[in-house]
Amino acid sequence: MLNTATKTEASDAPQDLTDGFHLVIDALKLNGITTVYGVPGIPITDLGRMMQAEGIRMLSFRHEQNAGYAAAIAGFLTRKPGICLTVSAPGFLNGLTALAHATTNCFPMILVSGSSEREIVDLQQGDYEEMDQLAVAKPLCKAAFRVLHAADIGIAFARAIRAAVSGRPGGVYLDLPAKLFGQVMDAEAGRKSLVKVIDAAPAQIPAPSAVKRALDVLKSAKRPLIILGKGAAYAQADDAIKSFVEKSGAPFLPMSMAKGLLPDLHPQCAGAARSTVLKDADVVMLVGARLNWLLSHGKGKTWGEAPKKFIQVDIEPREMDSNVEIAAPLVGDIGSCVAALLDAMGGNWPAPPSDWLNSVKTKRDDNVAKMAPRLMNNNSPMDYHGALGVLRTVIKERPDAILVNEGANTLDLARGVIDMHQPRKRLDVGTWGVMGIGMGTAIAAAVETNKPVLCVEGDSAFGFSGMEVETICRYNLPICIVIFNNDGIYRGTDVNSAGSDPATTVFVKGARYDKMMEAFGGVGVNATSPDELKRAVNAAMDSGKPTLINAVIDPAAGSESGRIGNLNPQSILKKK
Ligand SMILES: Cc1ncc(C[n+]2csc(CCOP(=O)(O)OP(=O)(O)O)c2C)c(N)n1
Ligand SMILES: [Mg+2]
Repeated sequence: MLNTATKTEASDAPQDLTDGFHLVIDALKLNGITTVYGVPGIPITDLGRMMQAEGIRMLSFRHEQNAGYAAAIAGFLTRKPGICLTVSAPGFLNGLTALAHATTNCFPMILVSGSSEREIVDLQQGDYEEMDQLAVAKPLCKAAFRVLHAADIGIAFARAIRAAVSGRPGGVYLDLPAKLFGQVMDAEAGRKSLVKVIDAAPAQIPAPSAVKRALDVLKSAKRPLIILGKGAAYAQADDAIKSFVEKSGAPFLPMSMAKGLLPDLHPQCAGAARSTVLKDADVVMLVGARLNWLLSHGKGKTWGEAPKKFIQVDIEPREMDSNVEIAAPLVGDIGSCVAALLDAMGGNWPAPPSDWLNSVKTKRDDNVAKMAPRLMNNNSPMDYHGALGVLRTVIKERPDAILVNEGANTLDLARGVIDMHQPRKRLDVGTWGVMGIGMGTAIAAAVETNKPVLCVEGDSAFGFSGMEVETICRYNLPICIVIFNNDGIYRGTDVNSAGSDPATTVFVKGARYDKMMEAFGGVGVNATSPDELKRAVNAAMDSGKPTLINAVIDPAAGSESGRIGNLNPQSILKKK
């Protein structure tokens, strides 16, 4: 039902009118968008109020970047664009990092920002929060639009939604100047101006010849490997992907956010033998995974000497040959591609050679066995493995809980240790390795899925979005935050020998992050041993009460930059 604003007092004959505020709300509702993440202020404060009144859930954050990260991950989880709503210039800029993050990660998101008066902004006459936001946003997203007339709001949202979710998904910017909201128009004409987007992300069917080529290459493999990326998780084609991997018989490697697409404990999972399979495979099939830095660009030491052929399944044709030659490009949406592959494989697909399967299994079992005792230690203060051993069991016992994870050592070690059992349950820093996604991601995960959330945070990582613990308490969300508190970035032991300031990587020693949660009525716990941690996390996950556990980690336990220390630039000149 279309909203109608109050009638004009000036006209004699009462006329049903609507306005920009209501057309925005109606455009969202018509397209099934019922949740918005944002921060209020001029010119969108009333819009937020009206959204609430009209049944749209508007979650009000403490900083737009966190609302933006929430919108981005909502897009990943739901395949609908997540909406972030901000005020002009500074609010817009705060949301922009998340928009760029969404674009980089191929998450559908729309940043909707109010903006100041065009006439003044374009003459640069110094308006309130003056900025040419459209120009600033353009290089950071798939598409950017500005709406000047209320009658165009419907078409603008349709364009934004379609741009965000079709083809390779990504971020879209929608600029709504303040004057737009108060523009009135005839309600019936307004209703007719709205557009319901039909088939927003149409299937993109792969060419049969490309399917055949991909299968021919896969069949020729002596040592095949399938790599699943978060594009495969996004596709929500879980059953087909599982059937395909199982039918192929090949070892598979999940990228971070594809963990759980097939369970990490699946017999074909080569997660614990990563370096071996990357080096030794002769045919590598990428499904929704890109050959970017996370896979060492498909070349170099990580990939070993053995010549390799790549098969790549991706919706974006230009992804092919981005870093190395792709012998069999398969372009289409992942659901359609995998369905076509399964179809064309027939009933008697040959198993890969058993010497390959056995060597992967041996390596994997060895690595798992080596790790096992470290995960059972009960040291106090804790090391990463002792604490993560506990959390691994928590997730094993609650496979439908969502794990959010950021940090350096806290990220890299948790990714390796905590097995995932279901698709789209692990949400993390994504392609950029960005710190600050934590609280926004946890909030959207709880809101969009109604599942309990375990949020495993480095103490530095947490600091980027920590104020949102108030938001978590305010909305009473079932989120348990565990802070791996090692007093700093990577480690808490650095010393600045040249002056009285602390070293750049260390924080206040013995900080009690749990007290932050208590300040807002949540549960705070200080845990100094794996046993204490286990009790506290289990209690939080069972109660669903907002909880923050300060897990005291040995400040010397971490290593520089976690697992990616090699990316730090080096000089032949000696360090001071
Ligand atoms: C937005 C952003 N700023 C800075 C960084 C650089 N950075 C990478 S990891 C990290 C924090 C690591 O410390 P912590 O979260 O405490 O994890 P730990 O290694 O100590 O477990 C920082 C600041 C980044 N990745 N993203
Ligand atoms: Mg730390």
